[in-house]
Amino acid sequence: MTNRRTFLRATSLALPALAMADSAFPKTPAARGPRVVSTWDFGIGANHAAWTVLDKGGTALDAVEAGARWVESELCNPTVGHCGNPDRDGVLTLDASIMDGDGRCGAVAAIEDIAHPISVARAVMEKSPHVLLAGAGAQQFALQNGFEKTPLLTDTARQAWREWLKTSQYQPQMNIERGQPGDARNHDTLGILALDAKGHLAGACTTSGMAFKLHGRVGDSPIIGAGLYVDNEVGAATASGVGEEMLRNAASFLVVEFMRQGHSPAQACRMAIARVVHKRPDASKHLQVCFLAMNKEGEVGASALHKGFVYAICDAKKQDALLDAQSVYASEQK
Ligand code: SD4
Repeated sequence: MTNRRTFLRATSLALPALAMADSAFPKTPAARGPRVVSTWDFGIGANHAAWTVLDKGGTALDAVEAGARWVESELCNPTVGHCGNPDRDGVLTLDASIMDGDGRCGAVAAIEDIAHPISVARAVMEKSPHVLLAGAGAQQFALQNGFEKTPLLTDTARQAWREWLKTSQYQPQMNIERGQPGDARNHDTLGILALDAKGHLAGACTTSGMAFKLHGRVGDSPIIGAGLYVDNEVGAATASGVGEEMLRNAASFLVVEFMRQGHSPAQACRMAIARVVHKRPDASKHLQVCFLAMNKEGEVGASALHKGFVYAICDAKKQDALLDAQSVYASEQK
């Protein structure tokens, strides 16, 4: 546990330290072909699903959808898709977004009982004149477009909610995504970014959001510019952690804009983290915020407020690489 002195030292140094030169950041070199990157340990599995698309010459858009679908259904975990933890009223609501580097995008927020919100998000992008559908309207649109209604709340998630009701304390746990060592089920939001053989970028983000949130709460993940942003001219970024901070800072858009100014993905992520700290230094002690970015050359970077954020990278050379992101604070704050 980081003590107060360590934190204060980090805070007092935060702004100068955060303004380090681009050369201070190790970079993942440019890709010589397709590449896919994803948040957290389960990014490895998501990348595999995406890679089967990219390796055959498929599009970045198809790849990120495939990766997100894998996490939504193949992996039973309490924070994405069908095994997600519910909100404080015991209702499981899902958020997802997808964006193509050409600017097309679609999203669903607080959708219930639909197994693949990422594919509904894509349908919003391709089959509706809108970008974002929420709640009952999102479900109605899904049903009209061939998706089936499936009760998604598991007995385990219902039990976790009943336990939570005993105290009813809403306290986002830092790095819950990593769970206990060896616990492959305990993860969080998937953010996935892909570069295809034609040099096009796309990204997707899918989550059940913060466990035991207020009913109706929408996080950053389905908000274009907050949890995800992609621009073929520059690069792509996605976020994980407490979504309110990403929403306050239009954070994924911010990361892409820092890359547009010429910063490397790692530096751009770090600068966005600095913005979060600058706006809410006290809150930054207790919550996790993580960014992952890839530019149009396929260089990758990541940064987090606190230690513990990992991301997976997959290309023709590396298939299962899991990397630790740099963090502002060397340890978790409790
Ligand atoms: C949210 N950003 O709903 C998501 C949750 C998350 O790591 O990414 N947690 O706020």
